[in-house]
Amino acid sequence: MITNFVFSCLSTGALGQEEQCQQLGYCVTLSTTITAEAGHCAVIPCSFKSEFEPKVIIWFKCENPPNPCSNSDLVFHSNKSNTDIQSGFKGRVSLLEPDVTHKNCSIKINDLSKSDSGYYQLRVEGDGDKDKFTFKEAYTNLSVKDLNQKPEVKIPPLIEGQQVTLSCTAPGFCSGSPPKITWMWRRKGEKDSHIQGNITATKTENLTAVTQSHSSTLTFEPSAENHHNTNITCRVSLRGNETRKTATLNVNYFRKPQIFGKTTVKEGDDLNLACSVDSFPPSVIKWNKVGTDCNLQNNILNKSYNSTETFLTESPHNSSLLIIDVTSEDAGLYICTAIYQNDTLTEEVIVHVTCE
Ligand SMILES: *[C@@H]1O[C@H](CO)[C@@H](O)[C@H](O)[C@H]1NC(C)=O
Ligand SMILES: *[C@@H]1O[C@H](CO)[C@@H](O)[C@H](O)[C@H]1NC(C)=O
Ligand SMILES: *[C@@H]1O[C@H](CO)[C@@H](O)[C@H](O)[C@H]1NC(C)=O
Ligand SMILES: *[C@@H]1O[C@H](CO)[C@@H](O)[C@H](O)[C@H]1NC(C)=O
Ligand SMILES: *[C@@H]1O[C@H](CO)[C@@H](O)[C@H](O)[C@H]1NC(C)=O
Ligand SMILES: *[C@@H]1O[C@H](CO)[C@@H](O)[C@H](O)[C@H]1NC(C)=O
Ligand SMILES: *[C@@H]1O[C@H](CO)[C@@H](O)[C@H](O)[C@H]1NC(C)=O
Ligand SMILES: *[C@@H]1O[C@H](CO)[C@@H](O)[C@H](O)[C@H]1NC(C)=O
Ligand SMILES: *[C@@H]1O[C@H](CO)[C@@H](O)[C@H](O)[C@H]1NC(C)=O
Ligand SMILES: *[C@@H]1O[C@H](CO)[C@@H](O)[C@H](O)[C@H]1NC(C)=O
Ligand SMILES: CC(=O)N[C@H]1CO[C@H](CO)[C@@H](O)[C@@H]1O
Repeated sequence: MITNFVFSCLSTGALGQEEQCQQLGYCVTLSTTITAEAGHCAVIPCSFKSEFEPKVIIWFKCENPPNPCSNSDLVFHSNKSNTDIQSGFKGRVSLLEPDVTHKNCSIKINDLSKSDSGYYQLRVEGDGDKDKFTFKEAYTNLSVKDLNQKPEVKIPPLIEGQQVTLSCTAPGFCSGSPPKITWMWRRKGEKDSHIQGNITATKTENLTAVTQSHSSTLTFEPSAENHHNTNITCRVSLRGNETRKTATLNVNYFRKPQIFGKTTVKEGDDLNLACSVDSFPPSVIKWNKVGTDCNLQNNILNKSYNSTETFLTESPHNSSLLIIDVTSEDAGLYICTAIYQNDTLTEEVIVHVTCE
């Protein structure tokens, strides 16, 4: 018979829950294999049947199943006044169902370390002298691996000058000691430092009886100069183990175009202008010419410009305007327009053509 226990403890993979009857009236249902990561917690789902009314639930951890463990292997005793529990397990193991008469022997082990790997064996005791039973043939093989899961970093779109809140959620939501969450920030060629902003302390949220979510937020005002193209790292420390996630910050910003180049050219020479726009993401750059020196009609001329639109990932990006063999008609007002999302900004320049 397969019994389905559903535990949402993310770090725990429970497999092979089968009822095993070692002797008539004495059966246990538990997972044969559980895997978890260091620093998290593990739940061993468990229930049993016994002929006597249970008063005490005891868990051992030892090396050679199905041989019975000894008293020195005690990792949990439901009678709090028992003092024989191995010191490394004191305070870390608890029953999910505190009323032992429910025959629910599920335990949760907090703050796992790799040395917690091993075979876990159940024993129950009642009031009578003979009311003792060790389920030695069924045991759980707990395997604790290195901390591997990464925290989750959420970054909403960053817009220059608009306050924003990033969040980092620690992996593995099984409750236990809350992890320490820190934010580190790195600019090009600099060492890790703290970003200027407000960091909340670790926030803990109960998801279910055994699962918790730990997260931290960072609120700051992004600027292109300070934050664009820099890396931010969220570091989560769980009982000496550490896991981290790095993300690159891309700040959306848009600067007025700038025009470079000689604006006074001799007839017959080339006119070569560059319009440079600094923005992220890159904007579309256009050149227009309005009117002429001799004929101020405000009409847009369409002489064969050699205008290249460039979309370079590195800002600022340029669009150059090249007119070969200029004539006096090429004199006038040139406008560079940068289109960035819904926004446009322009810069203009007056070109003079001098005669020989
Ligand atoms: C718990 O332990 C104390 C002290 O050893 C003992 O007096 C008490 O009877 C125990 N309770 C049960 C339910 O076994
Ligand atoms: C044991 O108790 C836990 C916590 O109350 C519960 O989630 C689980 O379903 C119980 N198991 C059984 C077999 O009743
Ligand atoms: C217990 O689990 C470990 C790690 O997964 C494995 O190497 C070992 O063989 C298992 N032991 C048994 C008896 O299945
Ligand atoms: C940011 O992280 C990326 C990818 O991990 C890396 O390639 C880049 O060099 C880092 N930049 C800085 C400024 O550390
Ligand atoms: C941090 O929060 C305080 C109080 O809400 C506020 O006065 C301060 O400007 C904030 N600092 C930053 C960098 O956002
Ligand atoms: C979360 O659960 C713990 C233990 O079950 C309890 O002490 C705490 O008050 C709960 N916190 C919230 C916010 O419900
Ligand atoms: C200039 O515009 C006119 C009318 O729109 C068009 O017929 C002509 O081909 C254009 N000339 C060039 C060089 O693009
Ligand atoms: C436009 O400029 C590009 C790059 O400078 C050049 O390869 C191309 O021949 C030019 N086209 C004309 C019509 O001048
Ligand atoms: C854009 O043009 C300016 C002025 O000519 C120049 O200083 C800059 O290096 C150019 N940038 C790119 C990406 O070509
Ligand atoms: C552009 O403007 C439209 C209408 O005002 C708006 O719905 C849309 O969200 C804007 N897009 C951006 C990228 O700002
Ligand atoms: C990856 C890592 O830091 N692992 C460490 C987790 O903590 C245990 C002790 O609790 C160390 O032995 C591991 O090296």
